[in-house]
Amino acid sequence: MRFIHTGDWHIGKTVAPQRYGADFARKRRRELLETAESIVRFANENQVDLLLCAGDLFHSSYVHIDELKSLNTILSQLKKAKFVVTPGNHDPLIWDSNYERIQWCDQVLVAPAGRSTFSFPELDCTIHTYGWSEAELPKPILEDWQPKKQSRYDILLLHGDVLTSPTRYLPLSPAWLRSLDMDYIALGHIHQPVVLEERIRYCGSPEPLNIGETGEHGFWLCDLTTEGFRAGKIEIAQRRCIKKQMEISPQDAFWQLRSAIRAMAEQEGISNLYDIELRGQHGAEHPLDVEGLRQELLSDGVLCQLKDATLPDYDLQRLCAENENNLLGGFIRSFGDSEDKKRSEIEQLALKMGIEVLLQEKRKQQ
Ligand SMILES: [Mn+2]
Repeated sequence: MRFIHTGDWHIGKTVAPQRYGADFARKRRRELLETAESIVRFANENQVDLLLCAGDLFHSSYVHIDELKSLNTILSQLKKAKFVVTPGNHDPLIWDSNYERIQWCDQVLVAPAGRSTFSFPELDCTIHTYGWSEAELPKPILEDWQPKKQSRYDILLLHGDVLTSPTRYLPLSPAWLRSLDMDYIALGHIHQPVVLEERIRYCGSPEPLNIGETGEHGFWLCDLTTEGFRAGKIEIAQRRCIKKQMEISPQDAFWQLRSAIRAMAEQEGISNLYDIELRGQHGAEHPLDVEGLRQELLSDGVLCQLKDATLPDYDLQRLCAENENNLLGGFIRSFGDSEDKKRSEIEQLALKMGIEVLLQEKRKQQ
């Protein structure tokens, strides 16, 4: 049998409008549905028997009714596969949950609260699930559960956290997961794909949902046959989040920086979201207008966040000499003689902030 292991679609999630503008916020929200449609199309074109969603199908209970209807239409296009979803911490089965707000098409099977199973005799397959009915589950409440194998292919579909400790989102121990007599364990909650063991995996979200979620996003396409198990990663995301560092010098004008960042984004892909840290030095007399730069880039179609980790080009030796007998001199000396580049990011930032504060204090006293 062939199945797709996906999860964390977070339908209804958007980005704050102040970040890239209101139009993009709306567009991004629609993109999550477009990606859902791509997954359905993929399932139809690749003889997929089951489409498994390991929780957090919805971002919150505030999904527009129109989005629910759109998703329902998309899922109703599944020709062969059933869509089995188990509620997670973002979409627990509470009163008026999205799962109960509309009548879902026949392809959609929603796991009830607590432990349950779905059988697919034609596939000789059983899906075991635990459906969330509250937003937090801080206790490892499933560790006494040994789902009983009922068919040739048994799969556990579950939303919970193996990687963080402590966690309020259903702690799962690797030892418990390994002890289960399952042919595959399909986990959701972590937004990056993670292979814990060949047959125990997190799928990650099909789209990155915040700027920190770098790397590939997609789902696992899995085959369970008499010959064994095979899984392949399918990248489906329309955009990637990319972290970059840019070294700047006091000579760089706003215009140069703007061109350099735009050129980089055009080369790597203009649709991606960039998280750029500016390093190096800027002119001490003319601090960088980072927000202005970001707005200019946005109007050029470059979606980015800028973090200013630059240091004003203070003449440290001169500052040190002039302040030999006061706190400022002592503070600079405490960072040693090493050059800027040898200092860690934290040290550089500490030095920058310290000098700025101490210079301000000094100016006040004068
Ligand atoms: Mn999630």
